[in-house]
Amino acid sequence: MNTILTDIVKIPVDDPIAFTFFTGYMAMLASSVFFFFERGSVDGKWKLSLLVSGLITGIAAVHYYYMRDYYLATGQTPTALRYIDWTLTVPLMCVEFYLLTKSAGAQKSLLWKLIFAAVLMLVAGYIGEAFTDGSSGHSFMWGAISTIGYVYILYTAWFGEVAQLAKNSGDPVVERGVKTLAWFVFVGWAVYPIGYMCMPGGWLNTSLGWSASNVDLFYNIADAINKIGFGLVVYGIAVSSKK
Ligand SMILES: *C/C=C(C)/C=C/C=C(C)/C=C/C1=C(C)CCCC1(C)C
Repeated sequence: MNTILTDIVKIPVDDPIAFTFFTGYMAMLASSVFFFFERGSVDGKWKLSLLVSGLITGIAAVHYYYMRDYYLATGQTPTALRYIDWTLTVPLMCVEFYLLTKSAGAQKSLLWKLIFAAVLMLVAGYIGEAFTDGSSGHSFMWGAISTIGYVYILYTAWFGEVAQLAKNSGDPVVERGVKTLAWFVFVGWAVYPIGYMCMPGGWLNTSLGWSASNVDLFYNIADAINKIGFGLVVYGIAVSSKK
């Protein structure tokens, strides 16, 4: 058998990481089709939100296509591709918070603060991960800078402007939906820093001996839940909120 065929056969049989790259790709692609089509059936004020949901899973689908190939060809973690994906999709998730609270008075400044925090989080995380010398000093410093961005988004979604605006929107569907998204940021997004801390030099790696050999498995599952789940919550708001 040629190598491409053996790789394809390998996917579902004996490599769970390859399997989640493959199913992750299909799930993201299918979700985009769903959000793009459903965009046509929701109230006008939510159309942009659904478009953004479809873009998030669509951008991820393209990255998964390449990440799966990279993984199959090298057996390595596709760090750069992952961070390019996140640097495009996480700011778009912040755009969702802005769009959901816009009719309650969200300002452009909120959007830019969230995007800035997301970019800070991801650029620092990339430096911490890709340029590691294996030392805990490097891992800790860049991880800490990254966490500032994460905590800012978390705080804004739970207690800050986003939470306040959702509460003042006068629409319980929006308020509940934004709260659900805040849970995604708290629980679903926490998988990533935990994975980071399992890498060489990371705190869980050096103190507890946790290793990141399966990190792609967790990232792939987390990505599917976070990106598709996020989009579905937005869709839920769009179909059941006040007209
Ligand atoms: C769809 C992709 C998502 C929602 C990615 C989220 C990524 C994070 C929340 C990453 C956070 C990190 C830290 C808080 C510190 C260590 C470095 C990172 C980048 C893994």
